[in-house]
Amino acid sequence: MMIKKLSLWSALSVTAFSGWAQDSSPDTLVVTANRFQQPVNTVLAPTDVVTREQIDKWQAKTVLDVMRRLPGVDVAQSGGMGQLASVFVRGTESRHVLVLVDGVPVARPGISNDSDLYQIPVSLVQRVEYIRGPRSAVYGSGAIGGVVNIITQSDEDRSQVGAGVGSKGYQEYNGTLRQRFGDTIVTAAGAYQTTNGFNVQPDSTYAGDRDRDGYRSKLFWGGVEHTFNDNFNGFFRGYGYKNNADYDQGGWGYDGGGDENQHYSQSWDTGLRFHSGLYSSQLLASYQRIKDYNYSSYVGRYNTGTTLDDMEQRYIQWGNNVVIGQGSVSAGADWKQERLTSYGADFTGAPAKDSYKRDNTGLYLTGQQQIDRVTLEASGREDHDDEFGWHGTWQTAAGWEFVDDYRVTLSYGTGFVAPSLGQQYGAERFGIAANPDLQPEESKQWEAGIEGLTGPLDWRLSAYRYKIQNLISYDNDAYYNVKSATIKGLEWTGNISTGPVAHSLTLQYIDPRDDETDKVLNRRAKQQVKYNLSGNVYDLGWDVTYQYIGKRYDVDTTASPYRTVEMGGVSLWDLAVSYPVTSALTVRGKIANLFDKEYETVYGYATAGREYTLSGSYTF
Ligand code: B12
Repeated sequence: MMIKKLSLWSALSVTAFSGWAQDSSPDTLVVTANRFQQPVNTVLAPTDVVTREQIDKWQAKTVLDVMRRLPGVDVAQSGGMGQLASVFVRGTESRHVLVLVDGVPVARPGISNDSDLYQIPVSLVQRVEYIRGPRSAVYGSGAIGGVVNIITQSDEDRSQVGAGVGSKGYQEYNGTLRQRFGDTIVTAAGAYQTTNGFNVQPDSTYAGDRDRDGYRSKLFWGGVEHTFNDNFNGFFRGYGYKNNADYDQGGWGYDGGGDENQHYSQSWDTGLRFHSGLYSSQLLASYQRIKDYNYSSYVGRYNTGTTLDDMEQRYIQWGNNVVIGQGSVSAGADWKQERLTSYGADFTGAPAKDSYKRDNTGLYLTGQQQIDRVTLEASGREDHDDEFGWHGTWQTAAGWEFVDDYRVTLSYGTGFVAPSLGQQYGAERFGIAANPDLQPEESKQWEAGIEGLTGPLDWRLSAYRYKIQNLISYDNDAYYNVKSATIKGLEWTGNISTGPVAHSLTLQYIDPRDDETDKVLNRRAKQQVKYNLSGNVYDLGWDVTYQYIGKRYDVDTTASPYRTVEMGGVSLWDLAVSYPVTSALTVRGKIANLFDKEYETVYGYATAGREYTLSGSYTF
């Protein structure tokens, strides 16, 4: 089950939404809404939690396979595993979702300002907290469509090794060693994943594209947690991954053109937490380094055609929280420094290099209070950017439990996304000039929801409307704030257990349009159905996923001039089973895309077809 409310609700003796005082199970606490733990049912925005257990049940091989199952999400991928993918939340742009790892924003080295969620190996993920709607009033830049917080720290006190094989030469190996020494817990983990892949652009007229496009990923994670006394605990962790993916150039391809991506990411985080009575505080410091190379597999990485985005990000966050009555007040500050050096060649072939540094400081205040059957929440934040100065965002929401177990909510929030460094200061390799007048992209969102517990069915209906202004697009030689969009959406989510079978259903409708042309934005399906059912037959666990992705539009960039194309709707089925051979050893099998449907999420790029995976894990 995805939404944790059901288990929370059944555990409560009072009503479904009287959550502040009663709930303390870690499974139903979320940290992403306001940076401090709170029961999930006190968050008024639609929130989902995906646990590691759920990821194992789905046998997800990628983070995208987790994301595509969640409400409000469209995934468009230029091929299979490891290939570039865009994640659209509620029809907003792919750069409008804030991706956090353990509460720290993921650095954005590219000019297009994407968070590169597809590069994060799924073995890193112990839990995903996902909030839809704006959250800039807590986190600042990036949180227009929603927030995805990937939590890498596990609470499970166990060690595990696992291995798997599958179609197209797929192999995976992973291991986690966890040891407790008194008040200290030490964890070390590693994972390796590889596939030979398939030809991602089978219709390309360029002969060099006829190969298979494989992928390889290596991941290391190490961490120490220590409890100093009843009030203080601290942690230090480091993780890094290196991914390699082959891709195709398309009809314009030439020998020596870029067809290989190498992505290095490392992060070092340390933090100290204090808790006494009603007051909590935490200080977090993080250093991230991303190196993203694109080069030609013919001539190798050490060649003038190679491009490199080399980014360092330093981040400090200090947060404080006081529990007041049936609610809390949080306030804090964060500071982020981005340093980017990007290398390549301009359109004449001459070497081009940019080096930029920018600092951002943010101050925020948030509060929630439950007064009888009414929950109120409000947040405000000011961010200071070196180039465009101060930028303020705020949001407010109210929820009213009008009868036991039924609640209506109404919310309004603003959000923003700061331009990427290359968009703001110029990018020689793309021939982009600096535009000192460039402003952040801004959004306003209204949302109304009704949710309830009707017998065993736990459901929610949300309707929302976005107005997004100052959208950044480029025209000839610079990026400008020229576009705006309006998005209307309706989503229904429901969870129910009927005897031995658990069902989870999402129905979503979105209408995302460019204000100027009134055209539906590309690569987002107006209609989607996401249905997951799971259960056990004796010890055999089974999980079936159905997904309908409605028709989408895209642009054929191989045609001259470009033309708009329609990609047909598709129904996809996945089937997964698991069997505990002993209490420590579990074997798993999966068939993805059971009926071998041919479809595209990016025009001209193939998807995988039917795939089999067999894996096992041993816990000790
Ligand atoms: C337009 C485009 C660009 C434009 C983006 C314009 C903008 N507004 O900023 C420019 C020229 C800047 C660009 C640059 C690059 N691109 Co480009 N680009 C495309 C193209 C033709 C269309 C993308 C699009 O419009 N999508 C439609 C909208 C609705 O979806 P979207 O999610 O909002 O699209 C955004 C992302 O695609 C992003 N983007 C574009 N390229 C890349 C590349 C990477 C690695 C990432 C993370 C994001 C990204 O910019 C788009 C607009 O914001 C695609 C090919 C295709 N048909 O998809 C290649 C494509 C995505 N690009 C590609 C590459 C390799 C690059 C570069 C790395 C090239 C280089 N060596 O410098 C750079 C780096 C970009 C970055 N990280 O910021 C590859 C990715 C291959 C892969 N599997 O990893 C593709 C698939 C082309 C190919 N060879 O097949 N690109």
